[in-house]
Amino acid sequence: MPTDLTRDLMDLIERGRDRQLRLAVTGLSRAGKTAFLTSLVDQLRHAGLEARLDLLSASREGRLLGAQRVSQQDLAVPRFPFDRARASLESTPPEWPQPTRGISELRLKIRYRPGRQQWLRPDTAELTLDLFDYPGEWLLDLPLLDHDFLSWSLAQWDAAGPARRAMLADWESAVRELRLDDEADEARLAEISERYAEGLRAAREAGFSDLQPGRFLLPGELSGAPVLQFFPLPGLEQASPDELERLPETSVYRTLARRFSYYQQHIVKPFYREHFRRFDRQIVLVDVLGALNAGPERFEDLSKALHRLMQSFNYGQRSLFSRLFTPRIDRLAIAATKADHVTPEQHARLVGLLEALLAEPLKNLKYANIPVKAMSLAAIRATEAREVTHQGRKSPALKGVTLEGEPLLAFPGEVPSRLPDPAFWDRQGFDFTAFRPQPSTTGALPHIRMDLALDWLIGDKLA
Ligand SMILES: Nc1nc2c(ncn2[C@@H]2O[C@H](COP(=O)(O)OP(=O)(O)OP(=O)(O)O)[C@@H](O)[C@H]2O)c(=O)[nH]1
Ligand SMILES: [Mg+2]
Repeated sequence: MPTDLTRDLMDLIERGRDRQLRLAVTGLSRAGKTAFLTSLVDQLRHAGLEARLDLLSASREGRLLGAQRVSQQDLAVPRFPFDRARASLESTPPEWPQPTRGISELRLKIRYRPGRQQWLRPDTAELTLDLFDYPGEWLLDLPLLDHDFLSWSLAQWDAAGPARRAMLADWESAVRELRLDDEADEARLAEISERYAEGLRAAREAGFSDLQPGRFLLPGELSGAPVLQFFPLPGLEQASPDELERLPETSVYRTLARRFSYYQQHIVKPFYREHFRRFDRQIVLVDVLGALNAGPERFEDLSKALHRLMQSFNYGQRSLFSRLFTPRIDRLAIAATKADHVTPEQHARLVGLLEALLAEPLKNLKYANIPVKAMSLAAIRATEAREVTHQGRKSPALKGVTLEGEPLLAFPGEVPSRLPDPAFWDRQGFDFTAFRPQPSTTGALPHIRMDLALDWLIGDKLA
């Protein structure tokens, strides 16, 4: 379509001039994406005034003039509800922004004074930053693009450990009664799919991450549609793909395989193509502490889910040519979120643990020569670091207010700096309390290392 073409061309020209950057804020469900985006916008809007952004060089050098929200490019995508998120944080008592139910977009124009004055270079310059927010569940589906129905079914059965299997027991007993070559019964498939969706929801509640299909967890407008009525089939280990393809068109196997493929082509691919293909930079947010709270099987599951998720992105150094025609992510950050749940001296361990959790993808990125930075941050800091004296000894502590409104001063525990071994889980449980956001003041939202993240992700464009 001509309008799309014009838009794409404008995009390319802006990219070519380094004046536009598309940043992917990614992370699984509840990782802290909405909080990160709300804080990012808030910090940049207050830049040069109340925001504390010393680790962002353009701000430290007094060259960052501020940022404004401007009309986004794609008018069909809802605008990121920044004002609503900010209003929840400002309510009494303060509340966290709602979980995200759909995709939204935001465009910021950042004004700055270039650091190196050059001939013909203006005194002030602008960088357009495009940001997206979406439900974490939808991202769980990207790895599903690598599969056909057969390999997906096998992978799903492989992935399920005992605790997850237990949650899907109801579904499993029903699906084991199906025969591959039975004539498909619509109502029966719908009912078994619902049991599958229920099992997935229970697994998510229990802290598991590697759950597909993501739209089963958050169907949106697809609720009840046949495209969401499929599930992996058991007992396919010895099956021959050719024989399966020869089953009647209306058989259980072929019907489910068709729906799986429809789901890939019409739900996952468009989402990926429209929103995730053309990013320049990426931050992967990980709720490491939440996974520690949830126990060993969930922790393992998180590591697998993140590994798969990162395989779906296109990483590579950008030459001018590749940058114009196939934009790739040329720099990324990985961040352990909600670092304000532990005392500051634990932050280095949190980063160590994050690196261990993402060891495989990090190896691949290193091999591809893509700069990656690991960090811990709190997009919206809800606690204050304190020191308490107990029996003459000083020790670190956190002060905050629990979600129920109880003031709390406590040492929340030690973070292991490596992947915990089984003995560790037996020896020590984790119990990091969730805190309420702090009552708001007029300035920017309190944070930990949002400026470091900004410096790494966009700092070079503000040089
Ligand atoms: N203490 C603290 N809690 C945080 C922080 N960021 C997020 N949280 C907590 O984590 C929850 C989830 O954060 P969101 O930003 O909504 O996560 P999300 O990734 O957008 O989640 P979905 O929209 O469900 O995919 C929040 O409701 C807070 O309870 C932070 O910086 N500090
Ligand atoms: Mg969200």
